[in-house]
Amino acid sequence: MAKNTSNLQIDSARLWGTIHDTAKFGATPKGGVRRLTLGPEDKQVRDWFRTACEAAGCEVHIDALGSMFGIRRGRDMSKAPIGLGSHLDTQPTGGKYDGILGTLAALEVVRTLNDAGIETETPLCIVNWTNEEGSRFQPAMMASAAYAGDFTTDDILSRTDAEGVSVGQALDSIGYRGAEPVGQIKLSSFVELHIEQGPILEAENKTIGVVDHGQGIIWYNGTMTGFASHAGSTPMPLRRDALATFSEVVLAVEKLARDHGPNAVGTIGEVVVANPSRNVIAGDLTFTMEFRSSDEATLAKLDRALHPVVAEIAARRKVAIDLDTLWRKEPTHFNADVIKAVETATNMLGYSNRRVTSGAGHDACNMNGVMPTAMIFVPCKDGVSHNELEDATQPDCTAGANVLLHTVLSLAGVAQ
Ligand code: HGY
Ligand code: MN
Ligand code: MN
Repeated sequence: MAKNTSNLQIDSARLWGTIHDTAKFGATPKGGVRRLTLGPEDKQVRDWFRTACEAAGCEVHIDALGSMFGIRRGRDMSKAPIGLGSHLDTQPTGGKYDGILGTLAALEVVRTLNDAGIETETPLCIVNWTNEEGSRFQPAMMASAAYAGDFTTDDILSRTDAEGVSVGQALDSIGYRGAEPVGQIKLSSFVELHIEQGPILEAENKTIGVVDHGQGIIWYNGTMTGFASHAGSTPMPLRRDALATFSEVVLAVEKLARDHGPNAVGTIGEVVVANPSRNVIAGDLTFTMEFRSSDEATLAKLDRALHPVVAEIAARRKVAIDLDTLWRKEPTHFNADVIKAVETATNMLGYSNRRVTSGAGHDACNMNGVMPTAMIFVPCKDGVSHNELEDATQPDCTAGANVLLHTVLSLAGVAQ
């Protein structure tokens, strides 16, 4: 007799427990998590995750960029598994839920199916993607981008962090440079649960976001070359001040985003002054910059408008400014069938919901390029993320994991 799974629910206390237990790996005094990719804290949580996957009966595979794939057997092993998961790395001042909820909820789905003695028709594969955050190594969503064919493995292995450590060296330092080629584990579709990292669901008192689109992103690396000189004896008209020039560019980026809004954001997140000194006019500096929009045309307009604005500032201030486009990801339009599966599961479970566009980038955005993919959002407190204050509730995390469970069951089918 066909197993009736409609009343199946995940174990809320167990999921909540794993979220808070694993938050100790990289816990910060302010209640956040600092788990930079491929560092010692990432190794701790990876070791924990591998042990937990194996204890749940999954066969764990690790690819050449350290992404972790826990395969749960299905009745028909000739079918490519349904993928579910996210990432366990965090920002330097990250929170307990960004990426972590989706990865641990995927494990909870497997644990729940084990407890219920349910075998799916199609196998499942829970995934922890290496370096989703893009903070230590660029770009963001790095390993899933390589899986999707946007970068070669060798290119990514050679990328270095601010200390000059390569991805390859970092993988070796924590023992996670896997033997399997990137892309070897074939998946048939992918579903990712994530906190919204924005204010909409909470403001509208909705439990679930059915994510149908994701913003496009352009990342730039910038360098400025002015002329270092004495802060006291250099007259103002003779200065080629890189920091003052940088400040004009910061405000120009903000103005471009506002002028192209409301569907546009622009951010300068990092600046490093070479040989800083309080009584030296800054000569050289490097900085990062990004634009995002869910509209292809707006993203293209932002990029086109940027260069002449920067060139005018550079010429007027006699400071050379070089902008290198590091990474460009066009806006994501998720797969209609998987979106429908998420929406159907959500309505079957009776959760309030609405369609949303993701402001943040996610591994699912890369996976959508190579297989049917969609996402599930749950609210986070005040929409705050990439901040140690990041917070979510147990009921919302439970609801998201239940939607993930039933979405995956609808895609994988239940063995008779
Ligand atoms: O940048 C992003 O949107 C993601 O958090 N890495
Ligand atoms: Mn994330
Ligand atoms: Mn993030």
